[in-house]
Amino acid sequence: MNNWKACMMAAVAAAGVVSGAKGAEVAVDQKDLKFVPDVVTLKAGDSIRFTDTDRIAHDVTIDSPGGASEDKGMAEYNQHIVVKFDKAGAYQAHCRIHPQMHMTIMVRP
Ligand SMILES: [Cu+2]
Repeated sequence: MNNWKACMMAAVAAAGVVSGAKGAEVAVDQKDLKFVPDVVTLKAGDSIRFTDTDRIAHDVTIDSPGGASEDKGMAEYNQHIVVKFDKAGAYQAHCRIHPQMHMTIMVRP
């Protein structure tokens, strides 16, 4: 019995259960009270890494195509928040602290 091979196969199976297919990760910065870029197109399963290079805290709230709104929390200077988009549709992201900060996220199937 090849124990190493069995172990690797178990690890791969476990990773698949936890995370599914690994999608791409797109960076969006929160800079000068804007999301940069403010329009992003993804494929289902991709993620956005929201970074914050402003020296103030920003909030990331995601409005889903179905109308649900989810607050993903605060990104402070040099911190980031990663949000995965599993379902296709048009999403909006905005900052609850600065109402002028918003962006569009298009997720393709
Ligand atoms: Cu903000």
